[in-house]
Amino acid sequence: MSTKPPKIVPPRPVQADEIAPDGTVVLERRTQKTRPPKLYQVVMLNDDYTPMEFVVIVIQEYFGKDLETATQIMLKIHLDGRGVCGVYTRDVAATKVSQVLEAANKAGHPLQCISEPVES
Ligand code: TYC
Repeated sequence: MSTKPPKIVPPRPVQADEIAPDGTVVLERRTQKTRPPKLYQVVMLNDDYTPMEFVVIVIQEYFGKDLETATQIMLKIHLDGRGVCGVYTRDVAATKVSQVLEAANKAGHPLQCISEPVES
């Protein structure tokens, strides 16, 4: 049976400022290889028909808010026309939007929500 020869990975060149006065070399990766994921906010929109109580329940259920916080968010949406219910990675935000729209449809309410990138 033949064994594969070990793969030889050549070291990258060491820069002068990586050599300590005692001659030791500290190799650090300098360039960041991964970036934190882009974040998306789930924004709920006001309408004239969805009951306030339903919106509060949805915000508690799908966005993990307590009754008081959910009520504040609902009132903000009612007064300003829109409000942020939570901030997530793209796929999680899309799932939240689907869940809210399905719950609203099932209950026969026109509640709408969207996801949009967070401005950074
Ligand atoms: N404006 C609605 C009403 O007066 C309440 C409401 C709040 C609806 C927030 C949607 O996202 C919403 N019944």
